[in-house]
Amino acid sequence: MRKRHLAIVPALNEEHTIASVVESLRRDAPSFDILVVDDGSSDDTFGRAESAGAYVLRHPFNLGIGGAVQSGFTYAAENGYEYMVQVDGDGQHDPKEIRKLMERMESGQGRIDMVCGSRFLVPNGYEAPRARRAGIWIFSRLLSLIVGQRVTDPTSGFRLFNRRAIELFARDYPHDYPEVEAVLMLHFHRLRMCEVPVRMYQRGGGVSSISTGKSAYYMVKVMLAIVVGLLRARPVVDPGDDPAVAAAQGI
Ligand SMILES: Nc1nc2c(ncn2[C@@H]2O[C@H](COP(=O)(O)OP(=O)(O)O)[C@@H](O)[C@H]2O)c(=O)[nH]1
Ligand SMILES: [Mg+2]
Repeated sequence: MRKRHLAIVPALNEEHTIASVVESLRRDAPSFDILVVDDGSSDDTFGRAESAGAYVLRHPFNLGIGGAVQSGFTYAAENGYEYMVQVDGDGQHDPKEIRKLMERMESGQGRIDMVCGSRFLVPNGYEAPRARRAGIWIFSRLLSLIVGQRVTDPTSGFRLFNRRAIELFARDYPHDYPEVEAVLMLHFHRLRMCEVPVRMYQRGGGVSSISTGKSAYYMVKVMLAIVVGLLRARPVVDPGDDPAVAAAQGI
């Protein structure tokens, strides 16, 4: 029988780590179905993910991380999943910690639509490359200012989404380097996020999409996306029974 929770693992050329990521998800997050989105890999990511026991959705060519994750949202929306968690295919995230994200989502302290695993909420010895750290610092200041709450790890890809967030991002999800923009989108659609501290590891093999050389491009692209995001018309959301949403829209 299909479960109510889905773990999606975007993966591009992760043949060295994908099987162990799928195995640890099966072991440590047993209430989750597992969907690996093979984003046009040229290695054996597909075969290894499938033999480890995941469903695998295979893009015929590379769409980029945003496209890969959006395929996950679409699958989760169409198949009626209640929660979707996103986990890197390189072993950086520990499936044991999904429980922490779930506990926060279900803690009853107000509605939360996205829980984000943060490396920086409590010091944990994680050292991102220098250029990446500078980018994270700038984006976390800027985003915190715009969304009016502290965001410490805006590029984290370890995130849990509820049904509202799944439906929003199945319709529209940023491309290229999507995490920072996704926080902004969530804010403008009046959905709510929070962070919980997690450990993150260095990737287990393969190469990161964000090499030091690409960091400058990343910075410029995401800065532009933030500016464009600020200029875009605000969506009008049905406030339902949420007085805070109604007030924010002046209804
Ligand atoms: N680089 C890259 N990663 C992708 C793509 N599509 C899916 N992914 C996967 O997205 C996840 C996050 O990417 P990663 O390079 O680890 O980014 P980082 O953790 O932010 O350094 C990994 O599991 C990748 O395999 C893509 O087009 N490019
Ligand atoms: Mg990674």
